[in-house]
Amino acid sequence: MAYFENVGKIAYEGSRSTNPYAFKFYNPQEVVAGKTMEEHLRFAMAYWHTLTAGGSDPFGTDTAVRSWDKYDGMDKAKARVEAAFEFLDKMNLPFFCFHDIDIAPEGSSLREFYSNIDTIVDLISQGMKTSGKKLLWNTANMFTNPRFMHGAGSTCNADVYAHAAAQVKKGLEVGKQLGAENYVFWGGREGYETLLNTDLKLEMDNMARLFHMAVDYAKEIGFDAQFLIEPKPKEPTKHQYDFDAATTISFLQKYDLDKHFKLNLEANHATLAGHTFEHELRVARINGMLGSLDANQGDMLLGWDTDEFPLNIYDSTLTLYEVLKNDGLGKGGINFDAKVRRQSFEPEDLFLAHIAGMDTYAKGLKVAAKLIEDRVFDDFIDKRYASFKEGIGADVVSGKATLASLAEYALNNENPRRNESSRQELLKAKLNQYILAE
Ligand code: XLS
Ligand code: NI
Ligand code: NI
Repeated sequence: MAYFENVGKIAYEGSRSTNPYAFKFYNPQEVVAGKTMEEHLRFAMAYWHTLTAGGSDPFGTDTAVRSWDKYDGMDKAKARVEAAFEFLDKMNLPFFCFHDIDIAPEGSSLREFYSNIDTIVDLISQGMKTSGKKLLWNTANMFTNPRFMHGAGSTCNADVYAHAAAQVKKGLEVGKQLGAENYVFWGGREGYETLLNTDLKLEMDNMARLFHMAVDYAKEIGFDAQFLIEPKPKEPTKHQYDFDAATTISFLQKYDLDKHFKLNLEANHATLAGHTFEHELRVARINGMLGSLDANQGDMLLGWDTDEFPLNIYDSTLTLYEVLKNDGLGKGGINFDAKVRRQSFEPEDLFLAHIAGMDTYAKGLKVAAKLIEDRVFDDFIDKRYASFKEGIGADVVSGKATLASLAEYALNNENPRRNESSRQELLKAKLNQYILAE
């Protein structure tokens, strides 16, 4: 059965195409900086936004019209699997991502949940075999069910902690069965509201214990995915423990987990943390922790995770700049953790939104590659820090300098180098020039 009968396969037609159901910039086989666009971008569909969510918000119920909604329970879950593979095929998306509760109903017990998952995962596995589509990552949803009101790995309730562990265990088994490239933890309720009732140290120690158990179990069952943590500063809790890239990296280092984890960075979460996305990517990259991306964008006028499809070419250019400088994302990819607006309720909007997002990133990739090829920023930065390549600056970098030797130098330095302009406006204008020209 066709779940998206009004839309056919989306093909590349070039920037002059007037067909809304065509890629204007995403040309999967086009080679950019030595690899095809498909190899660079590794796009993924988020199962939850595309197939499970219906457009509800705190003020209104679902608006989306979806052809699988005529079913209930496990029948609906099965229909969604079929719809998923139809969508991936028509959209030419090589990967997908899901939470356990996106694919299968929880039922009335953990045992029933496990069995529902098994049934659906068998279907997904068949779909993957026939289509060649791959699982970029899976994860356990440990934030929607009311039992997780106080957290999962950071809960005050040991029985809830055990339930969370049971979901993670199953998630790892599912990941192994489906050959997932990564396994994600997003700490939806790992945080707190007030210190007046919170044992901060125990909560963070317990979270780290859960991560270690996951690493150990993955090893035990021979699941060799890359583990990822997805930082977010707030929402739903006021103080989320994995605030941003820097906070999460230091958490991982403190608990001796940094060898096992990288980061899954999300654009909208960067905005909420008061950072640009490229800042988060740069921090991860220079620490060898850049794993994968949740591609979306926030609204600068709204203070929550609006999860819009990414449409900003400046942002996608600077994002891909970091990805190229990182020599790619390895096992990671670009997951559209993005949803259509609830007013865009027709199934066709899912296609139009993904086309928009994929084109935005494809264009960003081309501009970023050119900026790197022409060394537009590299040459400027090299020159800006040239004083650390020789003399006293080189002594600082090599570790030879001491406070005493630097003071001695400063005291006798009759002609200190003058500061030079940062030329920010020029550099931003060059970025504009490349975006407009490429
Ligand atoms: C929520 C997160 C979530 C994760 C996966 O804000 O972005 O969707 O990506 O649990
Ligand atoms: Ni996300
Ligand atoms: Ni998010």
